[in-house]
Parts: sequence; C-alpha cells; structure tokens
Amino acid sequence: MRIDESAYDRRRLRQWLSGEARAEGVSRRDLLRLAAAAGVLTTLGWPTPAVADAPAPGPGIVKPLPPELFTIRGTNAETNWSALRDTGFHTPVDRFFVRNHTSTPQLDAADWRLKVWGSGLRGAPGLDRAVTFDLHDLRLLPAVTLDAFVECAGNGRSYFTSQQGDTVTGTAWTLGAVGTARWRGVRLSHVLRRAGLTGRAVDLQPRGLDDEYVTGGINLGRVRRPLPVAKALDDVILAYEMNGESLPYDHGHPVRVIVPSWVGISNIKWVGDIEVSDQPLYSPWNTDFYRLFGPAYPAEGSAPLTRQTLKSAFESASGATFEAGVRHRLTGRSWSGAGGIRRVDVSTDAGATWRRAELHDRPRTGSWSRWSLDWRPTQTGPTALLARATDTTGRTQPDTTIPNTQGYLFDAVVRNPVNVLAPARVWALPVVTVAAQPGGHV
Ligand SMILES: Nc1nc2c(c(=O)[nH]1)N[C@H]1C(S)=C(S)[C@@H](COP(=O)(O)O)O[C@H]1N2
Ligand SMILES: [Mo]
Repeated sequence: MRIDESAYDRRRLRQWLSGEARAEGVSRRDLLRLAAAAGVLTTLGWPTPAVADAPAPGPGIVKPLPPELFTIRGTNAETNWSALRDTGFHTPVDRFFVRNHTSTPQLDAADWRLKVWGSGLRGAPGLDRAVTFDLHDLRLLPAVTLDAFVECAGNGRSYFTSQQGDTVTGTAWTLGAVGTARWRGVRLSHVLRRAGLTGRAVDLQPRGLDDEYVTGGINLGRVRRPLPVAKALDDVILAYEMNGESLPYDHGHPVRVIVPSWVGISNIKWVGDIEVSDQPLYSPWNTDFYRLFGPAYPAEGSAPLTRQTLKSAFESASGATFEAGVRHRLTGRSWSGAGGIRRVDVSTDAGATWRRAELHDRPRTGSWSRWSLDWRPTQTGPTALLARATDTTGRTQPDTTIPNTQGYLFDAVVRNPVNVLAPARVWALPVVTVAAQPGGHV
C-alpha cells in the first residue's frame, strides 16, 4: 500500500496553523518561542548561528566507542565509513551509529511494559482504554524479520556548510548517521488490532522511556513523534532483535519502533507507550523540528518530513591516500527513502569524468546497495572521489541541495578529498627502528 503522504502532511499543516491540533504538553507559543530562539523563524528569513546547548559531560552511550569505529558528536556517535569496508550487508552493532537526545537508559526487559491507549481504541469514552503488553506477550505474536536502514534526517548536514557555505543548526554529521540492520519483531498493525484499533484512529504517537529532553531552557518532554495510521498499518514493526541479538541498550532495548524508509526520529527507541488518537497529534518533533525552514520554504515550514532522501558514501576516510600505478578497489553504498538503487556513477577526477560502478545488491526499498569500482590512478596529487546514485523512481543525486536552516535531507553529491602519492619506493628507504623509551611515547 502506498499512502498519500503529501496530502496527509498538507492537511496536518493546515490543522496545526489553525490551532485545531495539539502538541501534547507543549503549547504552540512555546514552540514558536523555541523556534525563534533556534533562529528558524527570524523575519530576516535566515537564521542566526546556532547557540550550542551546554556541552554534555560525555556521550551517555553504553557500548564501547573506539575512535577507529566512531566519531563522537555530543551525545551521539557517528559511524566512520572506513569501518564499514568488508562488513557485509548489515552494519554490525559494534559500529552502528547512535543518536540520543539525552542518554541511553539501561532498561530491564523483565520490567518493561508497552501501554497502548487513546481515543482511537475501542472502549468507553472518557477512559484512556489502555491495553498493556509485556515482552512475553509480544513474543507470542507472529514474528517478522526485515532489513531496513535507520538514518538521521540530519545525516550529511555538515556538507551544507563545507560544500555550499550554508549556515545550518544541529549535529555536524558527515555521512555516518546511517546503518542497516536485520530487525525482528512484531507488526505494529497486529499489536494495534489486539489493542482494539477502530476506524476512527488517525494518528499514533510512540514515546520513549529515556529522559525528558530539555533544550533552549524548555522541557519538551519525552521523545515522541506522531505517525499516520496508514503508515503504521503498512510496514512498521516493534523490533526486539537487531542482527539476530536481543536489541542492544543503545538501540532501544528491549523494544523500539522501526518505520522503514522514514526519517530516523520516527524509529522511537525504548518505546514505553503508544497513543492512538482519533484526532491529529503534534509534538515538537513534527512541528518545529523535522520540517524544512528557510528562504525556499513557507514561513511555517514545509510539511513534516517523512521519507529519507537519496545518498551515496565511499567506504574510506576523507583525505585517504592512494598509491599511483596500483589498482585500487573503491567500494561504497547508496540508499534512498523512495525506492531501491538502480545505478551509481563514480568520478575519480573531481567530477570531470564518470564511470558506472558495479552494483552488488539488487534494488530493495528501505535498504542500501553496495557497489565497487576499480581505479588505477596515474596522476599524483590531490583529487576528489564522487559518487552519484539514481534510484528506482528515476531520481538522481543533484549537485547541490536547496538549503534549509536545520540542515535536513542533504542529498547532493559529496566530494571526498583524497591524495594520490607517487609509487612507494620501499626498497630505497632505510628501515628505521625506534627504540621505546621507558614511560615515553613512541
Ligand atoms: N526514545 C528515543 N528514540 C529515538 C531517539 C531518542 O533520542 N530517543 N533518537 C531518534 C533519532 S533522531 C534517530 S536518528 C534514531 C537513531 O537510532 P540509533 O541510535 O539506533 O542509530 O533514533 C530515534 N529514536
Ligand atoms: Mo535523527
């Protein structure tokens, strides 16, 4: 089923502006104040530079974050793309990015409960009609397995600044805020039916059990984001396994929501309750966050973001060196929120000429495709590697992305600076042995 997402979004935006909808716990005035503080609604039309919140004492992430696998960014950990070479289709948990608004709660699966409640369920009016599930209840329902990427809507944000000179706010991700895993769990539609879903339900809102999120001096409450019923019934799952293991603490243990192809924020971790409503729902995460603001967009912002965009990444570090005269195998991956990957073109000369890469995965919606291309550089010196993907809907990555103040959905071709060195004359170099000094650094 293909739902009409843009019609849904337009309707929601109208309701929001006319004050018909509610952003549970947060007044519209607060949201506008916050948006203004973040510089997204200035009448000048362009934001003032971000004022960073107080730096976190360290990421509240449970798993080890060795520097060869991750780059730490505040409360988040970005995957280094060079660490994905030879890892296979699924991103191993030890190098899957983590994006936390606060910190990872270490929940005990035995105590965990999911409360499904709200006016969209059967039951007496006025009551919250709550139905509670524990992990055992979920495991008794038919299990489904699916491959899906989770990608932050801000993935690639730093390129707005480094490639286009745009001022944007938010975590300065390069391309490592994405990972693909094999998720196992139960269909959300199944749980909703068990809970007594009615035809009146229009929106759902899963909410996390992690701490309340305070930003700009305003407590926005627990992380939560509405989801239209049509998407919830289509392909959303409540996952309790990731790559064949029980869900790790950092990725939502014991249960998280997986919303294939949609912006990362949809995939609520540590889900504790789901409101099912017969009225449209709002939260800061679909009103002032996760909409596009900026000169190219209406003052109230675009419709709330749904699908991710189209991107490509090389499995190598920025600034990597390559030896001239030697054949190198360049590898990478491309993905799209709109469909599978049909074609990838690669340039090894900063965009002057392009060659078609070999694809190693069949195009699949919600998943990435690995690709490779051999390169035997002849000229020494700096150059740039570029990859440009085309998805099965026919969309191709552009040269630039129309900027938005919060730096979401960067889809332009990324220029990866590299250096080609003269063939190494290893035989001509003396072998130098440096003796370790006691207590000294070598
Ligand atoms: N409860 C909760 N769910 C959450 C978040 C969060 O901070 N708290 N972050 C969201 C965002 S912005 C992203 S991009 C993804 C990241 O998922 P990961 O940390 O498993 O990679 O989780 C989403 N779900
Ligand atoms: Mo995100």
